[in-house]
Amino acid sequence: MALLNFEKKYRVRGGTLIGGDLFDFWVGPFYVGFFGVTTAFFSALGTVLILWGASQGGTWNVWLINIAPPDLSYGLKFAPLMDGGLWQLITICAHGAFISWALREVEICRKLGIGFHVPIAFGVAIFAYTTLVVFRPLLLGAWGHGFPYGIFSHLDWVSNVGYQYLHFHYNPAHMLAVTFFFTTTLALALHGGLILSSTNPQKGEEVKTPEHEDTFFRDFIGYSVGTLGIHRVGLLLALNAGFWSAICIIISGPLWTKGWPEWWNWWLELPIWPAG
Ligand code: 07D
Ligand code: 07D
Ligand code: U10
Repeated sequence: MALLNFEKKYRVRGGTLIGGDLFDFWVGPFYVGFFGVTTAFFSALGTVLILWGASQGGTWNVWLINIAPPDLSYGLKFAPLMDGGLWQLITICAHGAFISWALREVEICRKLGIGFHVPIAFGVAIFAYTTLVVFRPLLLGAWGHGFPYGIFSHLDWVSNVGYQYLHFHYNPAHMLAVTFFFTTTLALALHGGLILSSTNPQKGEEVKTPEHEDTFFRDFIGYSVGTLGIHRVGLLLALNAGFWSAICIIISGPLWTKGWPEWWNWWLELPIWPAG
């Protein structure tokens, strides 16, 4: 069925989680729904707060705009607006917008009768963000441990926090996360390449079958995970990349306060080495 016909047939009421029929309509290509309205509300409010913060910050240079979290001395209290309070409000708006966006995905899945894989995947990204700006600051006892909202300033935060643990590459969960990120791109390159090579042939040639795809990898590495399986692998790799990222940062401070290279001393401390 052509996409436009499908949309005509599918664009009917139902499947909403909340609000019944109230916001069950489309604006141009966008499904709205209750959570579309809350997304619009929180992103608009968050953007206005960032712009207002920027207007007080002395620069309109988009790379340098910076909305900093409160000083550590405020602990877990609300801070005055211009002293980190704005960052706290923007963090609330960001959560409102991201969680609404995920729930809007859920409503669309329900309308279509498909699984919830996409919203679950986005949930892992939200989990990583919440770990950075809520869970870890809570565990460390101050909102000041969140990252600042600004293009270069958030890079400075990553670098500073990295060096605070001497050498972040020695964080074992960071190693896992990095490996999952690299493997995800390898898998996507292999998959994108394989699909194009078999289903987008030169003029005059035939589109090849999934058997061709399977056979390529059986010839090449002795095994094919299959045409459905590769999507499971891809999702699993990508979700693990985000998940281990969240783990690598939440253990930095709350669980391990020394340099990460030192963590590996457990190896030398195993009771298997000859004395001396
Ligand atoms: C391609 C989908 C489109 C999304 C885009 C991002 C904004 C921000 C806000 C001016 C893949 C839109 C950007 C709405 C504008 C203001 C106040 C997604 C795609 C194009 N980072 N980060 C970037 C965010 C963190 C790190 C770029 C967000 C952590 C490093 C962009 C978050 C750590 C580098 C950006 C976030 C970290 C970047 C490109 C939230 C660890 C880079 C992002 C909400 C995760 C790269 C100048 C991209 C860069 C970069 C956005 C969090 C590290 C500005 C929204 C604290 C090392 N980050 N980031 O393509 O060029 O994502 O920076 O958590 O090198 Mg970051
Ligand atoms: C948090 C983004 C969530 C986004 C959401 C959506 C909008 C809407 C609108 C476009 C998690 C936002 C949407 C705003 C936009 C429109 C219309 C994703 C998030 C919800 N590191 N490192 C990581 C590498 C070093 C350090 C993660 C590599 C150094 C610290 C990943 C290298 C030191 C932290 C990673 C490297 C260091 C990290 C990031 C190489 C610095 C973290 C990915 C090759 C000196 C962070 C949870 C991520 C983390 C993190 C990779 C180097 C420090 C595994 C490849 C040695 C402090 N690093 N790193 O988390 O785990 O995505 O965050 O050198 O905090 Mg690292
Ligand atoms: C995949 C795939 C597959 C495909 C695919 C894809 C994965 C099997 C079949 C998809 C992949 C691609 C297309 C490839 C490219 C994608 C990427 C590289 C990923 C990154 C994507 C981007 C960078 C694009 C991001 C763009 C976005 C998010 C769109 C921006 C949207 C908006 C600005 C509108 C958002 C909509 C909302 C909020 C809901 C509806 C709302 C409206 C329409 C607005 C109207 C609002 C209201 C009615 C509410 C009123 C507002 C209120 C109350 C707020 C007021 C508040 C105030 C304070 C004023 O596997 O193959 O192919 O294609």
